Amino acid sequence: ALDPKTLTVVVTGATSGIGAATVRRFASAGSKVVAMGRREDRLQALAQEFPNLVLPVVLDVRDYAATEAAFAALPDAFKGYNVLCANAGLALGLEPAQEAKIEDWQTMIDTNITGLAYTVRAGLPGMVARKEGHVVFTGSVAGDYPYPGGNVYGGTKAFVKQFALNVWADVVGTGVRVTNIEPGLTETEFSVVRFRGDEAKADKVYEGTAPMTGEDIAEQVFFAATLPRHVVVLRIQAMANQQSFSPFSIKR
Ligand code: NDP
Ligand code: 8X3
Repeated sequence: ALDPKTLTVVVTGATSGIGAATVRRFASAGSKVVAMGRREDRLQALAQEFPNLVLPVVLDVRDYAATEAAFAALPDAFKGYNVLCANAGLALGLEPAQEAKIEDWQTMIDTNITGLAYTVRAGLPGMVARKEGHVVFTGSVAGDYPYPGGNVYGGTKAFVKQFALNVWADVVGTGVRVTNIEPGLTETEFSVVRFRGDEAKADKVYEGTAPMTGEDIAEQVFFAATLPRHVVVLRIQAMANQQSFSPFSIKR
């Protein structure tokens, strides 16, 4: 396996959940980490946990000029990054397609599709030029399996899966690897965001079951990123142990 001390990892969506756990997983193993997200206080707190190892960078991935500038401005100690975790994303609402808010659809598309593409376009060329790198996407089981109310969110995660495979088709042979991590039920701030701050409704999603945690998913990212360089794990799909997909439903 690769020595994590040789890795410099960029993580988008680092202020919470899977991204924050990913920052901690790598930094506690001695990797340098660039932690990107919008909430600066969260980024500063993370950086203070790991002095000199974690660099906070405030970024909204929906802004291409800012994303490009953020990569271009990385200081010497971090500019040779060789893992890029394109993780920032969100779900908004669980209404059926015929009732969903168009603003929610727009925000999910802008973040999970456009912002993700911006992240890759800004962050990938450096790794290709250095002939060493790894793009780790955060997809979802929602990219494979539909569920009521998933509509645009599931569609964005299907995009992530196919985009990841298409990026791999382009970078194969360059020294850059690609992995799409496809988690199922994971307790983070995901549901609080989806239900617009309604914590009680968010808690119900995880009540009476044992969801995965951000740390569980970070472990999968760490596994894929520390495999020997001749190995590429293209997809990792994991569900909580009490989760499955639904059978077909028929209305009569
Ligand atoms: P959290 O809400 O805990 O974390 C989401 C992260 O994304 C935050 O750090 C947030 O930071 C960041 N983010 C959102 N919008 C933007 C933006 N415009 N620019 C920069 N960063 C942004 O949820 P998770 O950790 O669960 O979500 C991480 C990823 O995992 C997402 O892509 C999600 O779709 C995916 N996922 C989650 C699952 C789950 O069950 N939890 C299962 C499968 C996939 P900030 O608001 O500070 O900018
Ligand atoms: C998050 C998992 O099932 O809530 O991608 O869509 S789910």
